[in-house]
Amino acid sequence: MKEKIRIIEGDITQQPVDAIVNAANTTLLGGGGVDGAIHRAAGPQLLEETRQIGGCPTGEARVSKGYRLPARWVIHTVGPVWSGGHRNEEVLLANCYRNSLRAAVDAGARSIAFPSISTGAYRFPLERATEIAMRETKRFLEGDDALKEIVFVCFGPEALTTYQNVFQRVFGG
Ligand code: AR6
Repeated sequence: MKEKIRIIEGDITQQPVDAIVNAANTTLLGGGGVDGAIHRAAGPQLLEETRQIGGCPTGEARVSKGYRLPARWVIHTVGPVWSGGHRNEEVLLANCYRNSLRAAVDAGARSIAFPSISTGAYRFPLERATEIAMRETKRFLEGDDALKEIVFVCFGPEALTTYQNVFQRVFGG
């Protein structure tokens, strides 16, 4: 199963996968960080569609087309804002990964790329977030064989090292 996982450093908007995941906010109307990059790369039709969708609660996921992106679909999920760990942040972040994987498979995707949800503007500690990402992905793959490739796109060398270390721990590298 671990052969399905790839960890790379790069820009998620450039990934040639069926679906990329967006770390959005509850409005789905765009923002900074990876959300801004995805909207810029996809073009204005993406915002038209997410406006129609009409928002997304924290921990859930919504699917749109990818427009000018190489990816056919964008899975918009809303991570929790970190506020010390006492507001159910870990459960909500796990929900993001599980619901995004489910939504991608239901749309028909066989490959998916994730950014590090909640670890930028929302300040979720990187290592804890990475553990949740890996654990939920492993659990999902144990129960569903549809996905053939899961790419974790790290934005910078610190994230890359963290992802590689946590991968060894969770998947037994
Ligand atoms: N490709 C891959 N990863 C990226 C890219 C990129 N092009 N750009 C940034 N990252 P953030 P959040 C990484 O802040 O914490 C937005 O304004 C970045 O280094 O994008 O979930 C939304 O609208 C970090 O590791 O998302 C929300 O309001 C990770 O992506 C809010 O930010 C996530 O950082 C969501 O905050």
